[in-house]
Amino acid sequence: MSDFTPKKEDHFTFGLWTVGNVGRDPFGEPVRPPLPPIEAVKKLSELGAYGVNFHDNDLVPIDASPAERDRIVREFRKALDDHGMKVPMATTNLFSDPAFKDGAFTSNDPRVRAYAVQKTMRAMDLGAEFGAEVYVFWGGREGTETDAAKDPRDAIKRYRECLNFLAEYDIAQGYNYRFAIEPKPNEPRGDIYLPTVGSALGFIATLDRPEKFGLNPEFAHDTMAGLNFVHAVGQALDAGKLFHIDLNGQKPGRYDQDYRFGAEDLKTNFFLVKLLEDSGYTGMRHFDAHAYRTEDIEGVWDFARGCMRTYLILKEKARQFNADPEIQGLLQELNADPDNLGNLLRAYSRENADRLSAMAFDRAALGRRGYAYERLDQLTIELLMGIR
Ligand code: GCO
Ligand code: MN
Ligand code: MN
Repeated sequence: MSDFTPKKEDHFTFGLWTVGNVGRDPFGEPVRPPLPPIEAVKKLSELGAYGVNFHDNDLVPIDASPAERDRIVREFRKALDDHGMKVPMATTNLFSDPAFKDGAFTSNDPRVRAYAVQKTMRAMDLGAEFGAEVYVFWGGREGTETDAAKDPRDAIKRYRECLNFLAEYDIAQGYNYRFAIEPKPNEPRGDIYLPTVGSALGFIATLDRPEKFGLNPEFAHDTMAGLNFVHAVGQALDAGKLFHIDLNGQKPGRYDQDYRFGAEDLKTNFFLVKLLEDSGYTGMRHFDAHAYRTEDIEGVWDFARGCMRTYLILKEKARQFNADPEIQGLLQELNADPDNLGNLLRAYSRENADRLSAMAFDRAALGRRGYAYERLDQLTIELLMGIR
């Protein structure tokens, strides 16, 4: 059994904005000083992370001169090399500046939309300089408070045009990014377009180059809305669209809490880790979360350690679940198919349809069957509580 110490091959990443979160909220001022990106790289590497991700302005201030930009890039590059850290993902800050108060790609002001695309092109250049392979689009400000402001069809059309434009830019520059759309139902806008994994998947199918686009689902975003995140990730995996994932902790029905991974709803997080591990997902395990506002910098590192350690513990629990004879026995019984009916349904054929039409089903017997899910769930709970 592992000692749950994170290693580079676990592919854990953190955003610069996560460990760098200063604890500002709508009611209170920062409680921690800004964390220089180079410090974040050094400490996260010591803790066993694989890399860091950033928004353009987490690294380069929005008003930096070209010379300042180049100096920052040089120094950051050196820190990454010195500490063996990667930048697997990059993204654009299209939400902090007041210019984006009506959205970026969906703003009613065409100048804002054009500026947003220009800013993203530059941020893509920056990410590519560091070898980022995934590019995230989180549309935090792409929404409304009042639908008097814009027709949702116009918003979706503008969104599509901007993403199509950026996909062509990517190809022309030879970057070969995998674009990952991150759905969220609300916050900071009253309502955000593309609120769920399903709506993002539907939208991707309407893009000029759907193969370049996938998902970056986030635990907190589905959980806020009371949805089942494990099902959403399963659907993204099934569609071959899980390009990246944002892991964190969240209670349903609250504001966006972004707690330490696994801090809330251990059972759901267990099934999430099990799904990722069983599926052979090879992408990053990215933590998009931050330390409680009560914490000083030591608490921030406790937070970062905790995210990775909980993931590894749940991964070990998933291994135990898959090796547990009683649990596996129940699962085998549940899926037993003595009449080979699964095969019958796999594909339509005249012959299969005739066979099916002629079949007699004992409906009463089907209704009497017990599925033993109580036993299965209790075994899972006991496994998670450490007594199996
Ligand atoms: C949020 C989002 C963001 C994005 C980030 C990277 O709720 O604030 O999750 O943290 O993930 O902008 O795209
Ligand atoms: Mn979020
Ligand atoms: Mn996120």
